Amino acid sequence: MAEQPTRDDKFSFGLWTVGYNGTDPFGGPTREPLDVVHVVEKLSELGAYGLTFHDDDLFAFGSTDAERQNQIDRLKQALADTGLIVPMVTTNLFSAPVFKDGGFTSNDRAVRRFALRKVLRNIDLAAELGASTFVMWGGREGAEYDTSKDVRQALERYREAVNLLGDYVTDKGYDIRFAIEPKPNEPRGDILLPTVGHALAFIDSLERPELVGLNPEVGHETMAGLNFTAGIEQAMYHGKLFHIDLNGQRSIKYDQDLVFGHGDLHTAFSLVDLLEHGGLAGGPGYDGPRHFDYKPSRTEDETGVWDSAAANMRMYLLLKERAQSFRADPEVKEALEAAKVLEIAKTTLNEGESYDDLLKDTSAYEDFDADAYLNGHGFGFVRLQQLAVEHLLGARS
Ligand SMILES: [Mn+2]
Repeated sequence: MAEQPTRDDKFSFGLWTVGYNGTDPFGGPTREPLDVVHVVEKLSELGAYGLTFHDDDLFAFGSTDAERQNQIDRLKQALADTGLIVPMVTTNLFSAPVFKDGGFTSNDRAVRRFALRKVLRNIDLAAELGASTFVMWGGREGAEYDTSKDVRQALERYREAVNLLGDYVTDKGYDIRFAIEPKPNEPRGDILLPTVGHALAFIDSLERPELVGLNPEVGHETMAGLNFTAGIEQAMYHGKLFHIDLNGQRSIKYDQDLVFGHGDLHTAFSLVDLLEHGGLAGGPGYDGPRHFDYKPSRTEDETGVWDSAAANMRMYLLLKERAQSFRADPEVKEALEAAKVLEIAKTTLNEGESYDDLLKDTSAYEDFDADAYLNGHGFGFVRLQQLAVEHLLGARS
């Protein structure tokens, strides 16, 4: 039985997640809106430590300054009353009709300038609330048609925007880093920076790359047919896992935003194992927020909303407990060794060995019998995976 979630688990939720009212492209709301104070109280009660939000989640687009301030004050009071924190803030550059062709990369220059102003204002709010991560999901930054967007110029505008934001937080002395959230499509036919890999290359091109990392989402990489755990491991390799969006997705289809673990459970298991323990053969884990970006299915009532929020955290803790059992099993340790999983951490050349030395090593080539080597000797990867699944199923403890 996994423990109840505590603040030390660093579980956080978007206001838009539990606040999702059930609207989809084919039907209207199935639930009443939830007030932010109620959300903070419920999340606190369930064991979460953080609330995140887009500006427009907290105060509707087009709010007056007074309406905006009133909502900020109400949130601050709720945080003070509960001890919940705001680890991350993000800006909505996708819902309002003006962003129909994007924010930072709209073909329309006035929209791009408006988008930057909206983000700068929200960065001030993020700093005021003590958020250390500012997520950028560019859902509308893209196109449906190749004839409608010059992708190279659009990337240059994206770069211009992120460079400006980096200058802003630096000049203001804000302790904020940016995290780009890739997604391949939906709502746009094709979205810019569609995967972890695309975003990593883009970040390298920035003027302040150290300020910018990633906020990968389980469902988004899965929609692109990619292995999420492998993508996270590469993000960690480059020191770019600044934040993470956990949810569930069953294969390549529309963005499902299911409860974490209700999609690909094998990947959820390997992901939690990676975040908690680091690489199989070395490398640190992840100590940032475990942020859930999911949607309670529109079939559920408010009780179902809170049940699903609790399910995300419980799923994570159950998988964490299963991953601990996997790592501690002597048979797993032996199988990892037999499969040479740990040997990948050994450098391919000896210390100080040059390519000249390698060229002179006849055992590496001239005398190496590639036909005989490993012939009749398997790695045992299937046995190892079966052990992992047996731990995942609770068949081994
Ligand atoms: Mn997300």
